[in-house]
Amino acid sequence: TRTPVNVTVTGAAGQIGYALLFRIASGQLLGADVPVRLRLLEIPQGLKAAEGTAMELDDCAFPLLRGIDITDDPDTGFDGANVALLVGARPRTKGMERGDLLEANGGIFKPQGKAINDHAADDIKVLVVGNPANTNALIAQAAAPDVPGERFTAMTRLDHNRALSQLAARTGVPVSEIRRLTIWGNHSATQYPDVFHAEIAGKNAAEVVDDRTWLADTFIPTVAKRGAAIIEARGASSAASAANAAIDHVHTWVNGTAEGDWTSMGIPSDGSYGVAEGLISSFPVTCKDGVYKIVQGLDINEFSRTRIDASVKELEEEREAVRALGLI
Ligand code: NAX
Repeated sequence: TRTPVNVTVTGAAGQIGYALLFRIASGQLLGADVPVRLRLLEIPQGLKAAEGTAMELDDCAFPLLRGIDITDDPDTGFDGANVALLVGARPRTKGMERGDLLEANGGIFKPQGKAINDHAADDIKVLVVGNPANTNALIAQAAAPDVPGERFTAMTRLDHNRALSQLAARTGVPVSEIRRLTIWGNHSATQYPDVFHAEIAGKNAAEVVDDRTWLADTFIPTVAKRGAAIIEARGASSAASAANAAIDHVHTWVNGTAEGDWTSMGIPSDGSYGVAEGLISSFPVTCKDGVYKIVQGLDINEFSRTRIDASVKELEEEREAVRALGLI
């Protein structure tokens, strides 16, 4: 029998947490043969609701679930963690400037990064979901100098999945027939969903679509602004789809990408494709044996170049801002 994998989830009492925890406990994060132990990290006001969720998890009698700990102390929450899903964050409220937002999140992700540094298991893998996800990941990474930098990642898989679905709807081809799509840059309105290397049923996606106006004026903004459209329709932000993307991200990272396909992950740049080194930016990646690799050698056309550069510029500005605040 395998030793249980310790999975820490922050913001466990929130709406993404509620959609996420049951799927982790049922084996969908790591595999149907991998027992898990859950650590729920919340702020004091969230502890009671987290206990309620833990009661429901108990009531599912998941065969793979080997225990649940609930805490408001990051050192305890990340103790021995193999996988950390950093979901809890400070949302932007009315009248809040970007600097205030970054500072408030620095107050969360800096101590969490330090706790990961000091207490997590050697093989720790971190996914940041809480927004601004890329820059929050950068803050946590900077606070964890003893953890290999590449273990800190940010979620753009929801954007990736949204782009797959939009492309499927436009072309009438099932998502299972679409491969090699890429989200570049920041998980924000500047992100760039790239179909120029994607394949739809084996044919080049840009050629199948054959409509740059649709790409520029419909596809890209629909994907980039989907979060706002969900809030408008549902009266609450994306939760189940965000949880699903977090499951996909970690599952792919641990279990690998399919032969001939790739996925999108926010990862520390090594300078590939002109993205400034160290920025946590979304790239096309393949995964194997728990390690991801940037897909190299893609030809970036002018249409893509401008859009990738614009999103990377935004990431550089965010990095400058958190640097000025002393958060990295
Ligand atoms: P909720 O407000 O429902 O839940 C957040 C939870 O985090 C709350 O229970 C709160 O008590 C807890 N929390 C706050 N500070 C904490 C801390 N320091 N330690 C531990 N827990 C803490 O938000 P929810 O809808 O679950 O969204 C969570 C985050 O995901 C938000 O930042 C949101 O912007 C972000 N998202 C990111 C997406 C992505 O694609 N990267 C998409 C979905 C989502 O919008």
